[in-house]
Amino acid sequence: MPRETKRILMTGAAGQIGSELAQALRKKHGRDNVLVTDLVRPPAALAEAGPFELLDITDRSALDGLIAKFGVDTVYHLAALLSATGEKNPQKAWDVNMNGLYNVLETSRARGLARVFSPSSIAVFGPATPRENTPQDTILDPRTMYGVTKVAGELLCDYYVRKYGLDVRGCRYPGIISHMTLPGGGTTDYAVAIYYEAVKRGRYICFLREDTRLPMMYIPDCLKCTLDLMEADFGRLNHHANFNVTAMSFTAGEIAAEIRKHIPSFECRYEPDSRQAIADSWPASIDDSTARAEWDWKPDYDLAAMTVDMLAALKKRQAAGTLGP
Ligand code: NAD
Ligand code: AKB
Repeated sequence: MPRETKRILMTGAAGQIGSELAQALRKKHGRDNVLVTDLVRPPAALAEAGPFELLDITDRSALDGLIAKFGVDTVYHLAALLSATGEKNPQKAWDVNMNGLYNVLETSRARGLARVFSPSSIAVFGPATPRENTPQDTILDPRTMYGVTKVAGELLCDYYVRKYGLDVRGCRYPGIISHMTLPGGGTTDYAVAIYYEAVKRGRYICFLREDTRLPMMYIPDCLKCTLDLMEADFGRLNHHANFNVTAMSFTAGEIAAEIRKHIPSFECRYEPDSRQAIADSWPASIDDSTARAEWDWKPDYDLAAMTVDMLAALKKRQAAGTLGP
């Protein structure tokens, strides 16, 4: 049994998920027990609310130094380049996503860490994968460099579990929707931007077709999913770093219609760009029954509940003057 988690290092803490997961981990484990790192400095509210270090994840000796200095026993590895950014620079996506993960796993193995979290994505799937209710164990044929790194990453994590007994866990997040930190260059980013633009301007030009259906999840469920998986009984897990998880699926037209229930004058136009081909290669809905069976995963938010919460949070930020122009 691994000893109780006390000292955590997080990579990619300035990002959409990392910035909120860092706060949740500090709340749970104590602010001084969570060292947050990123290539860039997060806003002061995060960087100054506990230990923070700049870290390029492709620099293994810098990572090793921080793990040793801070007495880390658990890593949450969030640093990555996402699908749309990755297609602009596939070589860099490979470098950051693969060498970054390899550095995390290798350092964790060598230093005898207790546990590692490394998220995967619905981007592991591709055109030959069943699109509806995509099964847990199925064809993985991604068409993006991001997806290629996520498939290879899942396999690498499993290798470290089997070969070295390193406890590595991860799930295939769907598109994550949140109101604190903007997403960093993915195909599902439209489902965040649509809420911001609805509140700020009352209109939005969507870069996907109106009928594009994708699996999604609201950030509170993403945090719950991550924390619950990391606390699950290892003995119950037959999978490790590749759990399908989902909360809802909707089309771009359906999210716009849901927003219109609260902002009747909201207008949405659809002008698909190169991200449409990526979205078309991904599942429309996900079967997450394995996660439900192996560690009791269950989401709380559907599209209606998320929309109420997102609009209220963004209107509050707008009133406080923190939503931007
Ligand atoms: P993000 O793009 O918002 O944040 C990624 C962070 O990584 C950024 O703060 C960036 O500065 C940092 N980073 C980039 N290169 C780095 C480097 N060389 N060294 C250190 N840090 C570096 O991403 P996110 O949405 O928060 O995603 C976090 C993880 O979750 C990623 O592994 C991503 O693939 C996965 N994921 C996210 C989603 C989603 O919808 N947000 C969905 C599926 C999977
Ligand atoms: C992206 O669109 O690239 C991410 C993801 C689903 O992995 N949000």
